[in-house]
Amino acid sequence: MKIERIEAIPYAIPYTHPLKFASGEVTTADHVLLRVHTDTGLVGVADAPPRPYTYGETQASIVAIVEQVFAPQVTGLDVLDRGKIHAVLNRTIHNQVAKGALDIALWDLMGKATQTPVHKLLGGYTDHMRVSHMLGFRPAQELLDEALRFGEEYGITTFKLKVGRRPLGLDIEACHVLREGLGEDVDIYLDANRGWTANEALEVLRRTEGLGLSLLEEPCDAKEAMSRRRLVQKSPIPVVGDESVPTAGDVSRELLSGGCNAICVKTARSGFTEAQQILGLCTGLGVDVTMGNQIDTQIGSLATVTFGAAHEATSRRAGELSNFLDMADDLLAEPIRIENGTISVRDVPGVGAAIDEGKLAKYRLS
Ligand code: MUC
Ligand code: MG
Repeated sequence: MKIERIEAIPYAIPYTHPLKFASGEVTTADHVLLRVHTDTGLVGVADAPPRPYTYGETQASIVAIVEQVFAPQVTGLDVLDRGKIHAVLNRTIHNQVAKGALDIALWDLMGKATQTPVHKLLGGYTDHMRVSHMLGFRPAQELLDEALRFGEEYGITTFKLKVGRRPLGLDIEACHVLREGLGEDVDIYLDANRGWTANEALEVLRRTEGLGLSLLEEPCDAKEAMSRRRLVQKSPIPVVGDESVPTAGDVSRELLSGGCNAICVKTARSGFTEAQQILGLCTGLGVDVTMGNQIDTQIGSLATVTFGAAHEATSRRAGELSNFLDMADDLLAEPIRIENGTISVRDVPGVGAAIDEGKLAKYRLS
């Protein structure tokens, strides 16, 4: 099964409810749909969400690197020769989201070719994941209203609160209001997207003591190596690396240097292949993992649940799977459903992201 051609289709779908966080804001899903066509007629599908403030990739750069660099290098290669394909892709540094989407499209093809769901090929641990919902910057009472609504409508009991604002009191107040309004059985954790210094993060931890927050993600820039290590040593809760650890090499650097002691796995930037390497590293070292969200569409969320449900360690905690609910529309032919706070994998060959061609025609930019 040889790669014949690769389409990189830019599209834009507005958000009804923009997500704001310390490193940026998303008002439109200006993503790239990748389709890998083979000589057997099978097509592998994946979504690439550009996050310039996180990785430096843009919609235009993803289209360009795929069309001008990756497609010419891998056209003609056998989809099953993934080691060869990755060796070729890895000659180009960075471009994690473009590489991640290509990898997911290759797994989709392997599933379709073998008539097997990809969650089974990856590990088949379980068939669903609990859902964690991400709450962006808003006044404290609005955050509580939103969390209560998601609890009631979808059965979600885990929330990641975006923090990293100054003055620190804004986020500290939000933590107190959420805990008081949601009760102690709801899991609340924080993600500062590098908005604070390590010492500011320590102050926030002091002023939220007793609230039972479960994790603190990317509190400060990883370049603050010494202060960040001090924060990790003093923190009563795990400090999660996210944008500081897009590759397995970054994960080992941050864990060995003490810059974090838990890891956020994101299929959007690691694909399934490197996400498995990262997971193996974390499992071997006894480090907790979370399944993160790159502010994904339903296509991306399906990839996350496919990977997360496939392994025991990634299905322990709720995965961040619900932010597509804030989009005006999506490209998936069969929408994802959240029931009793969970999302199920699809028992169809591949990842199961069949595209609604009418919607693609409506939202594509070229
Ligand atoms: C997250 O976990 O940080 C925000 C920026 C990004 O790259 O991903 C999101 C969510
Ligand atoms: Mg994060």
